[in-house]
Amino acid sequence: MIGVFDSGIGGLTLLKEMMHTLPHENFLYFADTENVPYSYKTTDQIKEYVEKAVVFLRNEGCKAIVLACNTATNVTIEFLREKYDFPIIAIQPAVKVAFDNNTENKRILACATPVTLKADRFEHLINSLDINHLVDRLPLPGLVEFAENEQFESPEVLEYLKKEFSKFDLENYKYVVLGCTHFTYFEKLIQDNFPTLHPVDGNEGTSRHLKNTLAGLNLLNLNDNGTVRFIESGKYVTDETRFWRYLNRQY
Ligand code: DGN
Repeated sequence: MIGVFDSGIGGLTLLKEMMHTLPHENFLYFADTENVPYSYKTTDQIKEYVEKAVVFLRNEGCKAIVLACNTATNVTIEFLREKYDFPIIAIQPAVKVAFDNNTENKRILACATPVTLKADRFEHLINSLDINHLVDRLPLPGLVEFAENEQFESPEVLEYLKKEFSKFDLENYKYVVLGCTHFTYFEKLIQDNFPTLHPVDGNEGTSRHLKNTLAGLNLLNLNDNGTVRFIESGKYVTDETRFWRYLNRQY
């Protein structure tokens, strides 16, 4: 079984991709519903929440754990990998995908939570690709809340995006990096309303990385039919139908 963690329902966008890449694996998805959104929490609080969830998933028998949350990854990945020796897979904003496809040499708009955009890890990523001069950062913490409230196409969310994007001259951009797993739900809304922008996320790359890691460790499951279970923090009964509704969403 593979454990998947997110502060809420954002990681389901990555889970969907992983179910496609690894159809025989069983997944256990943990949503920290009690504490979402993480944008307004301290680093110490995020560390505490994520470690608790990771230990829980491991105790449930997960052979590997995927942090399907960029914010959680940035705050905890080094500390977790130092402390625990099971495989912990981390997502990261798809700036490399944007850069590799950026044949027209346009600017890249990196959208994520404020924690992710300010993180050393993000800085390192940009520096390692030597594209600091091409990347602009746009924090969109509001999108996490719109997603959690199931507002994917409301006039309010469109207004929010229009206001935030108006800070940039969109003519100069082609790729918009969705560096938060909650943001993938808004891919279609962005494409429909800002047709010159191409949204990219880290879900495909992370799924591939998970598959390669499991294969390298001889941990790939090739025989089961593949199942999914959901668990929410702070709730006696998880509302599974809500999770399936999000998982089956088209975006
Ligand atoms: N899905 C999380 C991420 O990828 O950053 C959102 C974190 C949050 O709760 N703000």
